[in-house]
Amino acid sequence: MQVNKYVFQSHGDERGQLVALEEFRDIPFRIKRVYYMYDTAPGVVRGKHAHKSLEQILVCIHGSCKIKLDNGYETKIVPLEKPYEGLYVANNMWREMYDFSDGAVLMVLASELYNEDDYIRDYDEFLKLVKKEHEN
Ligand code: T46
Repeated sequence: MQVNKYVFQSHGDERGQLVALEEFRDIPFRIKRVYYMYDTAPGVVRGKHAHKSLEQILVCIHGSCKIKLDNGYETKIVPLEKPYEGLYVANNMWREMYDFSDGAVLMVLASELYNEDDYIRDYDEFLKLVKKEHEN
């Protein structure tokens, strides 16, 4: 499985660092939604679902966390530890976010508005869907 990790340009000077993210330039889709999670309780695992069509870029803008990606055939664990790194997560990809450091903030740029119908929350249903798409 190929992992698409982006390294964004960070504009640094004596004042510090600044990262700017523009749709279709730094981010490969139109950004329709931004959300972020913080105050994550120790030991917690978030996600545990896939999306039918949503594409996203995950950026841990403070602290660190790990992302487990599962395409139904292979899994990869990707650490996010830098505020200038973004992980692309395609549709039809099971994801879990865990190992959040104290004070971690995980920001997500999303290609679509929030839509509960786009979620696949049952792992067996996810496996069936990806196997079916693989056959076609
Ligand atoms: C994903 C991973 C990386 C909203 O009202 N609007 C939103 O845009 C989102 C994302 C969530 N919510 C509500 C729905 C739930 O009541 O916020 C609550 C927590 O959402 P959820 O349990 O889906 O959060 P995570 O961390 O498990 O998953 C989220 C995204 O939902 C998901 O699309 O890929 O982050």
